[in-house]
Amino acid sequence: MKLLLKIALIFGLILVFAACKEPKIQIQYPHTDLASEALIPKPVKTIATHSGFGLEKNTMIYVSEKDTQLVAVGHFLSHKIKDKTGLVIPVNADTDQSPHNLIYIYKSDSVNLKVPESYQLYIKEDSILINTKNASGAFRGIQTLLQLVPEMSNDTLTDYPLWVVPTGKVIDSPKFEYRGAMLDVARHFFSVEEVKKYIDLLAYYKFNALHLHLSDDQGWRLEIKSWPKLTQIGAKTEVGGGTGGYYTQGDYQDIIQYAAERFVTIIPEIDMPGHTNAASVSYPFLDGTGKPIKPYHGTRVGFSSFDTRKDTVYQFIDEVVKEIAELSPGPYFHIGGDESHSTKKSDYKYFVNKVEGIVQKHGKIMVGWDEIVDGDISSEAIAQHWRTESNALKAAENGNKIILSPAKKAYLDMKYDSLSKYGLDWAGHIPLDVAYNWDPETYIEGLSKENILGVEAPLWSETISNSAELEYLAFPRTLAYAELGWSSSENCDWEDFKIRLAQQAIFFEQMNVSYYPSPLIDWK
Ligand code: TNX
Repeated sequence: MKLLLKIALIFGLILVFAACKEPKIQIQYPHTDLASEALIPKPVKTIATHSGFGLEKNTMIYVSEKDTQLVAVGHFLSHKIKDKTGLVIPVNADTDQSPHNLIYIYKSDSVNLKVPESYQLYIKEDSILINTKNASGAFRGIQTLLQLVPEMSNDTLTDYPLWVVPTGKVIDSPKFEYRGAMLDVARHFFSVEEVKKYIDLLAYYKFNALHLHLSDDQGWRLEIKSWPKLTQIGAKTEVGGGTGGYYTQGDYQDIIQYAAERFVTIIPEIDMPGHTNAASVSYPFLDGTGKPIKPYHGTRVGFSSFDTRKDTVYQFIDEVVKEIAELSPGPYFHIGGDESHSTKKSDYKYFVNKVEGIVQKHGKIMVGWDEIVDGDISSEAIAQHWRTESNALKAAENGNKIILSPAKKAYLDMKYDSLSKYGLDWAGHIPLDVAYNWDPETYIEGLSKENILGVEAPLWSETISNSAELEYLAFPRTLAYAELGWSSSENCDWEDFKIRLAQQAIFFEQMNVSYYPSPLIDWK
């Protein structure tokens, strides 16, 4: 009640203030329907009141508290509105101009907002209110609002253009705490600008994690100051014989910062003990196979391994993890751990156990592909399911949370069909309906919602090397995973999703996204 009074008081004051200044023009808004807007992911609840809010030249954004993160969200909204409409909307402007059509971001302590990232969006004719507990909720809320701003203004209601936002309420919160995408920058390198573009698109659909696969047999992609040859030598290769590339630590921090502004956490992965040819080419003492080590440009897996019984190898890992952990504000460090076919089982176990200790020593929680359950992992580690269901069940039994990335459903590098220009097909084809029609909560029998941290869609890059190729595989399928990760199972409906998806084409075109025009969608 106290809260309602506070809000009523603030709005009352604004109304009085507005009324004193100049009479408000009565606008006859067209009939709208908030409940049938093309929002992805679909919110928990949407209630339409069928009128409009006019976003226009006098609109202003106000943020309730001097919380710098929340104010930054206000500015982010203002920038995106400018990109879409050309309108310049001030944030917390100190002006005696009467505030028209206010957008108000309010930090609320309502118990209904206790799930992190949840928000409430109230759209009325003269104001929009976004209620949230913290800046991450505000950020998710403004994505919904941005999706509701039409591409075209209505120029007939007043003598200046109005972008009519449908009125009503949106009550929303995520299903899973972790909603990720993965990009393999090791098989082919992607520039900082390409990674940023992907992050920006993911954030629009409420993803909150980008896992970067930073090392593999074909390349090492992050500068490590204590081991300079990793990039002097190991970064110079990629699949197909190209010149590779790497991120300086400054580049990596730039990516992290860009992601953080979008409430996206970067999860760094150094894949080991297998997938380590590029590291061993740079520092041959790391190799445990005893075979000749040469730069690798092919796409085979499973032929490399660290020497798991050498102290110097763990010293190396310690220094690498330390540098990356210091740069990465997120809670996780991904150690890979997949397809270590050239590592003896007993050595693998020993290795994973030692490396988890190193990861913990540097203040991070270990994440690994599902094979890590063969090691003696602690219950805080996270297992990322990709292929073996029994590994996921074993992880759950051990108390580990699981990230679901089943290759048959969630691998963005699988072809859509036999005609796909890029991609692989070892896990099958994944047309858009297959990508969408599974329920993470029931996908693995015996794995319950409590065991699941969330969903991640990995994009391996053996067959792609630039943004256009990345986007062909990632769009529109990432939107399916966005919805499976955020929306309640009851709200996931293929026929309904198809209609909402068709309407994303305008956004894709505006953002210059080279999406795959799936024949299953009746594109607008
Ligand atoms: C399997 S998924 C791999 C990657 C490949 C991918 C290609 C996983 C943990 N390992 O090394 O790039 O298949 O789809």
